[in-house]
Amino acid sequence: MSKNTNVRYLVEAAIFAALAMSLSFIPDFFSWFSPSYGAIPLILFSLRRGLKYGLLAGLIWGLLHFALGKVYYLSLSQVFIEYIIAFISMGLAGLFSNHLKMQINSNNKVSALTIASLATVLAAFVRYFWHFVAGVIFWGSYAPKGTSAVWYSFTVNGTAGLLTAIIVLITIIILIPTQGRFFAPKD
Ligand code: 218
Repeated sequence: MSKNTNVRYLVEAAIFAALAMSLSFIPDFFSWFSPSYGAIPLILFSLRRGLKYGLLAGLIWGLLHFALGKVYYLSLSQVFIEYIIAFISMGLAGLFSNHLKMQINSNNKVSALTIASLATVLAAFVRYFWHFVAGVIFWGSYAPKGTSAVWYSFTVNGTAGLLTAIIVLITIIILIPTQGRFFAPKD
């Protein structure tokens, strides 16, 4: 890869992380149960440029929460798990980038959709697994009376993770058949 190409991918990572962050400002009426709209650009980008750049974009998205004062702070380890580890995890969608490109280039739309869906489910699952862990350890005191920390965290983060996966799945169902070049760019 030429130096220019690397720089271009880095700029793309920054742009998509910024897009993800701007979507994090959509008001969440159902608080912690809400989907993470920023997962849409983040996963699309990870599928386009692969694991390394996807993880980087996830890291930038997480760090932008600090720059813009959007961090919910309970403790240092909680913030590290939820704003560094969890957000980086979304870039795991990039693991499937090469397989996806192959299927798009040979015009196998069903295989392409299957792979992108797997990538989406993995990325959402791993990210919300970390929020679940943090929820059990750090957010248990917010559980309604009579609800255990584990069950509370599971319902909250399970719902948010599922909704997040669903909105990204809807997006890829629309984009893979119509905008294949975005996922398998010529450069
Ligand atoms: C039970 C519970 N409540 C709240 C949180 C915190 N949390 C959940 C999901 C996503 C994020 C990152 C910002 O969008 C945070 C901080 C939790 N983990 N568990």
